[in-house]
Amino acid sequence: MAVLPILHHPDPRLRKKTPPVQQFDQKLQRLIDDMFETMYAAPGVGLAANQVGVQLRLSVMDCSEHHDQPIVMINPEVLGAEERQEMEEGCLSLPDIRDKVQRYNKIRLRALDRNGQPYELEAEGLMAQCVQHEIDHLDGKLYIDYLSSLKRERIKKKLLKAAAGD
Ligand code: GNR
Ligand code: NI
Repeated sequence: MAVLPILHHPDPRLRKKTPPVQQFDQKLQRLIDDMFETMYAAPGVGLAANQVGVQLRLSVMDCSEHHDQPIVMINPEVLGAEERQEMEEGCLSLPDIRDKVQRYNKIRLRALDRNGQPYELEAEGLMAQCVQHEIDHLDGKLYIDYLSSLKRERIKKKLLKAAAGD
């Protein structure tokens, strides 16, 4: 297993819509294990494949307190959403930045697990928020897209300055 480098905004690879996973092979299993290790090490509650430079419609998540509820979300589709509300959000690709965005408090989802088996999931609260955040990543979107262009510009400048200092 390995901790993979996480791409930061404004990397153009975060802006591509990812293509569906079609091969459930050994290479995919290895990638999923590395993504969990990277997410737990960060630490974060979710990680999309394009955040580690892999263009595939795949995210991992674990919103549990004790890091014992790993979820693999492959080729996810939203079946329904309820209770739009403002929630505070962060992202591993936008280090040291947090802001409030509108999300649904409840979400129903269909996805494939790491073996390609379909499942359905009903999520609420942080986990529902995380599902929406991850699907946005897989569509090439970031939560800052919901903020004003002024805020977005300030954030981009801050991150470019931080990257230049690395
Ligand atoms: O670790 C994370 N925390 C978080 C908090 C509120 C809403 C979404 C998230 S996901 C984020 C990890 C990440 O960047 N996943 O793509
Ligand atoms: Ni994120």
